[in-house]
Amino acid sequence: MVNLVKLVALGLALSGISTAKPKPACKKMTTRQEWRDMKKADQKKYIKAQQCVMTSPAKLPKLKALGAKTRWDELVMLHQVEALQIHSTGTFLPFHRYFLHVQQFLLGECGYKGGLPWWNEPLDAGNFINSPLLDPVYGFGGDGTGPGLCVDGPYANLTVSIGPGFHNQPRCVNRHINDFFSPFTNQTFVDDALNQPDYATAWLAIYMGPHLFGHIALAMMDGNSITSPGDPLFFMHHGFVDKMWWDWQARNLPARLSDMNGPNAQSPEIGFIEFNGTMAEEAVEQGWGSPSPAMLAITPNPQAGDGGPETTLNHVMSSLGIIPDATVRDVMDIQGGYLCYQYV
Ligand SMILES: *[C@@H]1O[C@H](CO)[C@@H](O)[C@H](O)[C@H]1NC(C)=O
Ligand SMILES: *[C@@H]1O[C@H](CO)[C@@H](O)[C@H](O)[C@H]1NC(C)=O
Ligand SMILES: *[C@@H]1O[C@H](CO)[C@@H](O)[C@H](O)[C@H]1NC(C)=O
Ligand SMILES: [Cu+2]
Repeated sequence: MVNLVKLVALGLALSGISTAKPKPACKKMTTRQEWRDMKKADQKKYIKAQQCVMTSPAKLPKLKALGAKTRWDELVMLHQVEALQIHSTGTFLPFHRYFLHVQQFLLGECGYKGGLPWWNEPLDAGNFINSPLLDPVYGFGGDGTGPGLCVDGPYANLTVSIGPGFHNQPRCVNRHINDFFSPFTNQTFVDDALNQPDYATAWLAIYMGPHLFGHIALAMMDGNSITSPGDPLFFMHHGFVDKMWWDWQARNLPARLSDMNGPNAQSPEIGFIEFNGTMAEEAVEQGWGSPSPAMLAITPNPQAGDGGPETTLNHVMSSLGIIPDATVRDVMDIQGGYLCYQYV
């Protein structure tokens, strides 16, 4: 007689649906689905919530004083103010995991209760231009057009006031798709990252591999490293980045729930490792300018919790008051209680 229970379990396993129960600390698990696996109605809900954050007035006086007009601007400004401690550093992956959590909180203010979607970029590598994610109705709008490379679709006509770089100039949501670089987000490069033996090499392979090339291929918000989260598509790309880290961690739990290292701030001599030159040279070459004294005044100490230049589990991550601070330890496990989600 056929064992139905086993058959069902096998079916679920083959279809990739997890039957794992959340850990006790993780009570309300959300599911992060790939964009094209979502129901159209759920895609609409997510888009509507992002539009809502993008048009809700800013709340935090110190961020308003620096030019944030909307809640979305506050999110982008967080990434701007901390740019030199969250890129080219060991904190890159934990901070961006926390950053997605901050976005989830802001979407929640706009009534969104679902999981954050993500983009399986290898499915579109070499052909981003035809990705269903760029649909003008059930997606994020397509390649930018006109002098400002403004997007069509649900984010057309919306204004972001933070960036580019350390300047704050109101702009449309803009991007420029480049399928010469998008192949470098394919499965070969994802596998190369996932095959790394430890965090020290894994974060670099993710950062300099599919993460970097996805950014180059999308050139979101003037292709600017410091304020690219102005484009809602950023969060789909970074869902993919976060999933790569989790997939790598999941290959050797629990060892990789505590594997953490790397610098916690850029060295002025090296700057962004993906560019050539010192931090000061890059600021000029890329047209970023530099943080104003007012920005520096609210920039957290990148060594908070670490007590030195190396990223540890005690490292404190700040959202400048949007949500409470968290430590790297808090975000190591996506089902550890502070976070509670799964990727499917
Ligand atoms: C953006 O503005 C144009 C011109 O006013 C209008 O035709 C279009 O429907 C608007 N798009 C959205 C998504 O609001
Ligand atoms: C990924 O892209 C590289 C460079 O274009 C290519 O050599 C490789 O075969 C591609 N891998 C897959 C799985 O398509
Ligand atoms: C990096 O900068 C140096 C000095 O300006 C220059 O000689 C070199 O060609 C640059 N390398 C790249 C890859 O751009
Ligand atoms: Cu970033």
